[in-house]
Amino acid sequence: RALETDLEAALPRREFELDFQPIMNIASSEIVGAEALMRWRSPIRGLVPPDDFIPVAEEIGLIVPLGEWALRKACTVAAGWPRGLRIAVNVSAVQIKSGTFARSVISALAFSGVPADRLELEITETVLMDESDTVLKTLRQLRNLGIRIALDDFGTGYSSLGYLRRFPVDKIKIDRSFIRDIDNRDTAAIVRTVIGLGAQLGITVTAEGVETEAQLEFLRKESCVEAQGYLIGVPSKATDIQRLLKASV
Ligand code: G
Ligand code: G
Ligand code: G
Ligand code: MN
Ligand code: NA
Repeated sequence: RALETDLEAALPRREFELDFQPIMNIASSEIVGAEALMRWRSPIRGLVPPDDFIPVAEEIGLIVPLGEWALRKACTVAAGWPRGLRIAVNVSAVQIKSGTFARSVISALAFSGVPADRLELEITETVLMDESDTVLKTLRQLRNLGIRIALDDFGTGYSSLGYLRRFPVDKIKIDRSFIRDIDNRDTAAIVRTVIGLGAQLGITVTAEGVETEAQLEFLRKESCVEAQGYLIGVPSKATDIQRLLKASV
């Protein structure tokens, strides 16, 4: 059977789930929020990771209703978190280009009661490669509401410094491949430079894939603002993350 067929049926069958991975402020060691990560629990295929189904969901247009569900679900869960904690949601280029995106974000906030400044949208450079002004207009509109925009997987693909000039970005997430190789002198220099770039531009820098104390120590020494990764916490069910967040305030 084709993946597309099963994927189409999965939304009405409620086979999608969200896990949440905590994000820590390095200087204070406090949890400041969490990223929602989608999973597909297929009765036929088992637990399917997003890298295997998001591209297909984009191709068949399912990403629009699926993304709306994820936004609404993530905000509903985050509504129960203690004050100030942020929820980060990954957004695909297809969603932003759909024309209904801003409306669905506003609707998810209203539905859940989460204030706009507690929502962060993670986009990749494929969103920014779009030359039309739909994307720029949409990002500006969302940002004017107080929503934060994070540039995900920074340093991979075609992420260009030009995007930081042309687009309103509040946060850079350094891709985990850099953190994994931080023992390498050249990689360390790149990470150090991106942290400095963020500081100069007033953009928060988050290091992804932090797995060891040594990596966290390096980032702390370089004044990186936030860390995310298995050392801080693995992606977990809403109830488990709720407990962690409540314990951390
Ligand atoms: O029970 P829950 O809070 O997850 O449901 C939120 C709403 O989202 C429900 O109305 C449900 O029908 C709808 N929904 C649509 N697709 C899915 C899915 O894949 N998983 C879940 N849990 N709910 C879904
Ligand atoms: O959860 P990790 O386990 O495997 O996620 C892999 C990638 O899938 C993430 O880096 C993220 O970019 C993407 N992803 C996860 N959840 C979502 C989602 O809800 N929407 C979109 N568009 N991408 C997601
Ligand atoms: O691309 P996106 O960055 O949004 O994704 C987060 C992805 O990275 C998820 O697939 C998540 O499961 C994974 N991840 C989170 N923390 C770690 C980590 O410390 N090490 C590794 N190898 N993967 C991680
Ligand atoms: Mn992400
Ligand atoms: Na990433």
